Amino acid sequence: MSKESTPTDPDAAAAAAHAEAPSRPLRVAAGQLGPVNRADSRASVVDRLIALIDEAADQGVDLVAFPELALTTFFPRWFMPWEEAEQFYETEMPGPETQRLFDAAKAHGIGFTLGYAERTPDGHHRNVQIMVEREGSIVGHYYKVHVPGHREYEPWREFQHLERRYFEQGDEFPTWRAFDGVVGMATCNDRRWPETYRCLGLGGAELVMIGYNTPLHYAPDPSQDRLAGFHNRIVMQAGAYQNGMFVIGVAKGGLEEGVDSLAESSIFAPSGELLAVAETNGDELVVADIDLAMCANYKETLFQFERYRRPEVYTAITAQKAAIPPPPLHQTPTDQVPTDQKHAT
Ligand code: ING
Repeated sequence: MSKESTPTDPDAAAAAAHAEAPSRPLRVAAGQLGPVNRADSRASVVDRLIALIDEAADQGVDLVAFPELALTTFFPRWFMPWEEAEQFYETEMPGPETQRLFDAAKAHGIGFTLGYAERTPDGHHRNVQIMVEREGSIVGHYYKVHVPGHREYEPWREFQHLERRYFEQGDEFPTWRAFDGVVGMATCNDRRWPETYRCLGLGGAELVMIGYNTPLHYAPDPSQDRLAGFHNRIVMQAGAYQNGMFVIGVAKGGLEEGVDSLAESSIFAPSGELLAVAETNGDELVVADIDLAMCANYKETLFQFERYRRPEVYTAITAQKAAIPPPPLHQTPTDQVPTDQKHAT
């Protein structure tokens, strides 16, 4: 086929039309943090966040993504009475210690996302991320949907992962118009689940910011420990590609209170390609130039949802929680399997 011919295939036509769409360039960064220890003051952490904002300003960055629970140590590693745990939650945002961060970002015209633990006046405790626009307004809140770990003290673990004790779960994947595009957020464990990206993709997301704290040791199955970086990369790479979106994954990494956590903050393109990755496991700004208009290359061709998705075939995704395999081969289905667990035929 000659290059001059007008494409007749609707995919190619859509792609050609979008190739002419105005570019929406953005210089983005992952503002990776090294460890935050228990004794570290909020002020000392805010100093570090502002240092990353200042570096971002020097590099002409528009948007910095900060990690999950960025203002404190990853406190769910300890079982504590509530009176002791309350010190790790923010009751205001911005509050007395964090106002300086908002001021610094606004002064430079830099937007950011920030994860922290929130306690509301009516007593809700949540693992939240906020998004702040370049002029300083809060665009929205995201509450972690897939809250991992356990609720009670488990003595067999080297360290606890008590997120299900300390955080209620969020119930939606909102998207917003900001940064000249459509944007969303996800938090740590959310990034392992394809539903996260697809729900955000169905909200039109072109850029998703994901903060994480990922211990390198996974107590329920240590055979996964050596794969922490690999798993981190494949989930975000696949999510970006399958939904035609940019993904920024940002770690709080390194050895924090005796627990080593994955760094490898990364920025992925809608092609699935890795654009930039952290070189250290400490405080580091990882920068990439992106163009939100590039999402259309994927959203309007291979992954043109309107044209190709089959939601009527995907009913199991929302109708079921656990897997329902077919009955064992040696059993007679009608005799052995309770009616309500029969495999759909
Ligand atoms: N961390 C983990 C993550 O998905 C987790 C969840 C807990 C994984 C325990 C493995 C072991 O990377 C967070 N913060 O969700």
